[in-house]
Order: sequence, then C-alpha cells, then structure tokens
Amino acid sequence: MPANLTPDFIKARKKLRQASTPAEKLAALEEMLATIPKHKGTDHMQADIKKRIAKARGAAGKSKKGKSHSYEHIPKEGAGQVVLVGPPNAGKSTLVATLTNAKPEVASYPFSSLVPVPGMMTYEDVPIQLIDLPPVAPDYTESWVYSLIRACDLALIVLDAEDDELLADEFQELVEKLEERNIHLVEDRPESVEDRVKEIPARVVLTKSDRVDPFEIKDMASEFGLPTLWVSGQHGHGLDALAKMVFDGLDIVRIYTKLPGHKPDMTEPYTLPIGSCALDAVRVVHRDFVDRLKYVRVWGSGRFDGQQVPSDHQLEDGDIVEIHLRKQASG
Ligand SMILES: Nc1nc2c(ncn2[C@@H]2O[C@H](COP(=O)(O)OP(=O)(O)OP(=O)(O)O)[C@@H](O)[C@H]2O)c(=O)[nH]1
Ligand SMILES: [Mg+2]
Repeated sequence: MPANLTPDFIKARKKLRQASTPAEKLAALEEMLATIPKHKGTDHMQADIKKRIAKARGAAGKSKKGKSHSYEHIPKEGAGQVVLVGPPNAGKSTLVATLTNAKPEVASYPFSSLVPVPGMMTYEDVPIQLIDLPPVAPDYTESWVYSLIRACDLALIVLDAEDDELLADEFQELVEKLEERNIHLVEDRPESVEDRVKEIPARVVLTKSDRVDPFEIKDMASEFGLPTLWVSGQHGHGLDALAKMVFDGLDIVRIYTKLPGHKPDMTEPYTLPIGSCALDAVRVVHRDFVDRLKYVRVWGSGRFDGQQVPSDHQLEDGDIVEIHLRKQASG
C-alpha cells in the first residue's frame, strides 16, 4: 500500500479491474506502469506490474492466434465469474448487453450466439464478470460450453418467461443435458470439491417478464428448486435485484483497507470468500505482508471500531482493515 498514488494510476488500476479481454488487460497494465510514481516505495509494485505485463502479452498473443480450443477457458476477472446458460433465444445476450460493457450479438432467431462473450458488470462497488454463452440445446452444443460452465463461480439459468407452459420442461431438459456432462446445479456453494460430478451454484432467471401478464406471474421457485427471479432484459425490470442476487450468490465479502492515520479507501474493495479471516485479507493485499505482519485493526465486525484482532478473526462484508507491519530489514 504505497502512498502518493496518482489519480491517473488509480484510474488505470480501475481499468484493469474492469478489463474483460487479454488485450484490455494488457493496455491497462501498460498504463499503470506509465503512471505509477517512480520512487523507492513503489519498486516492488513496479516489478509486479512488469511481471504481469509479460504474462498478459503472452495471453493476448495466444488469443489472437485463435487456437481451436481457445474458448475452453476464459480468465477470471473481478470478484467472480458468472455464466449465462439457457436454451436458444431465451434472452441471455440481451442481459449481458444490458448489464455489462460487452456487446454480444442479440437477434430474434435462435443460435445467434456462437462464441462466449465476457463482460464486466458492477454491483455497487464490485466488478463481476458475466459470460454470455451460446445456447445449450438438445441437438447441438459445443463441448467447451460445458467446460466454461464447470469453471464458473455461479450459473444463471436463463429461460423465456413467455413460454410459461414449457418452462418446467425446458428447465428439466437443461438439467438433464448438464447432468450428462456431470454438472449438477445446486443452491449452496459445495463445501468440498468432488472430482467427477461438479456441483455448480445456480439461480434461475426468467426473462421477458414484460411480455407476461403480471397477474399470471406465479411463484415458480418450487418448480426449479433454486432461487428464481423475473426480469426483463429489454425493459430493465428486475435488473437491480438480479445484480444483487448475483453478488449474494458469489458468497464473498468486501474488505476495505486503510493506512494508519489516514481515511480508508472506500472506492475499491478487495473481495474474499465468506468466512475469510484477517490474515486472508493481509495475504490478498500483498503476499509479502504475511511475514511482516504485526497486527490488524478492524472497523466493522470488531467489538469496537479500530479493535486489534487476532489473525484468525472472521471478517464480514464491509469491514475496514488497517494492517500494521514490521519495518523491512534494510539492505
Ligand atoms: N420483449 C422482450 N424481448 C426480449 C427480452 N430479452 C430478449 N428479447 C428478445 O429475444 C430475442 C432473443 O434475444 P437474445 O438475447 O439474442 O437471446 P439469446 O438467449 O442470447 O439467444 P441465442 O444466443 O440464440 O441462444 C431477441 O429478439 C431479443 O430482442 C426481453 O426482456 N423482453
Ligand atoms: Mg445469444
């Protein structure tokens, strides 16, 4: 946490957090290197940025070559990776186009999406990656679509609310397709990872609610066995609730940091899995800080503001941590 970071550097760092492609990531890192104040206090940070630039150059170059399996994996960005899964024409791309900075193709015919399109959504102050996927259909789905579903932190099962008679069958068909590929949709994040069958936390999103008579909208939650929301990607109904459902579904907490004697930085929280402790927060701020840690003070979940807490103190969403380090040995 070196002091005196310039507004330009902070802007570039924000761009990095919002970047959804290797090329955007590379451009943001290069901008960070150009704008970081060059003095002894930022030596470590400059080295770290250079290392990341080298890695990002590799990633950007590789994706340009367009290998046949380049869609198998999309690097995670932001606080979590969320995939939109559903039958053709359900409204997946419309949601990604409305909620993120990405511009996936939206069309009135099925199978309009052929490639995954990642974009960044912001929930309050948290960037979250949404990935628009091609449809999962009984006859034709590329195998990398399942690879991306297996790798995600949360799946949104998107169904067209207008097909109300078909909804339960459509959902069942989708579940079976995923089960064939050993993907099992669950409400809660699994505690342990089983090898063969991958349990994926999921939520159901019924789109095109603008086309459904509000009096006919019935509670389908029990039909799906998963938390369910009605939205309209086109008219914007329910999208704030959807963003909140996504954030809650990621099971993360936001942690803000402050320097001793300074106001906290409330602009860019670190995000950690629910249940993380003070030491976990120190580790994400900087790995090297763990060995130099003297103690941590917490505002929020402490018994009182600024309480010095043990390193296994469990943090809560919105906590502010102040990290006190031992002086680095000189030379
Ligand atoms: N009325 C209404 N139409 C919508 C809404 N969302 C999507 N549509 C329309 O539904 C059609 C399909 O939308 P897409 O977003 O392309 O659907 P998709 O699920 O990405 O489709 P594929 O990529 O082919 O699987 C388009 O004509 C959209 O304009 C909505 O909330 N309300
Ligand atoms: Mg689409």
